[in-house]
Amino acid sequence: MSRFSPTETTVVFLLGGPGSGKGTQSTNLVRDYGFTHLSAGDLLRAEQVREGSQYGTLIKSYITEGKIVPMEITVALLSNAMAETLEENSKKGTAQKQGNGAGKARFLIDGFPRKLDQAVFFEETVCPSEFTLFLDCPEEVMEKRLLKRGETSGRDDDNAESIRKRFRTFVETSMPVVDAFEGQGKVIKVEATGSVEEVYERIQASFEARGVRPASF
Ligand code: UP5
Ligand code: MG
Repeated sequence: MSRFSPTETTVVFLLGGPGSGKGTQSTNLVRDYGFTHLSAGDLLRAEQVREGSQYGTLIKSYITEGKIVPMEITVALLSNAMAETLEENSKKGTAQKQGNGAGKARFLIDGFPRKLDQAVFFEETVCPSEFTLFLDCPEEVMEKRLLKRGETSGRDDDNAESIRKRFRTFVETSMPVVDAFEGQGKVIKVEATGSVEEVYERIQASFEARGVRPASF
């Protein structure tokens, strides 16, 4: 049994290579579709610097090496963040206002699952996903974006060597997740080149084609 029921909670996974624009497009999707955005990478980076965390050093070394942090850590962070949001919603009585489904909370889970066993484990124990939005972007484009961001981001992994490792992990380990969901007919694939606005227009068009409606606030 999963912790959250898909009849009350909608989970959409947002996947794509490093620098494909997951975080950037999440901002648009939160604004227009009433999603609560949970970035697995952001949660891990916050845990890395949280005072008293026993995982700080481990997370830092995995992220710098572009490797995937053991899923127990990531799944616990995501699952707890979902529980917190649902609790806040029920306190505020806002759950009904989110999303288009009656009373459903909508989560956009960015950058997770990155490995097949994570996908299976999350769907079994936390919540089955409705679909996956996949941002498809060539490495040259992503590399350019990340090196530019690296000038100011301060992220441990925005350097040429870490970027190369992240790309390899994405191709070898994370693409099989997208392929598996694709096999289940649960992937919306969007070309992620061009401007932020162009990409978002493609996302909106493909959502509409699939019957995913904006939130009515
Ligand atoms: N930008 C975005 N869109 C643009 C566009 N259309 N045109 C021009 N510029 C555009 O964008 C990246 C940069 O490009 C930004 O400067 C943006 O302005 C610009 P962003 O939206 O940040 O892209 P995103 O896909 O979110 O890139 P990010 O670097 O966050 O992707 P990663 O998948 O590498 O990072 P994440 O934070 O998800 O994971 C980091 C690490 O954490 C992983 O490598 C791994 O070590 C670990 N991790 C796990 O172990 N498990 C998990 O489940 C998740 C993460
Ligand atoms: Mg991101």
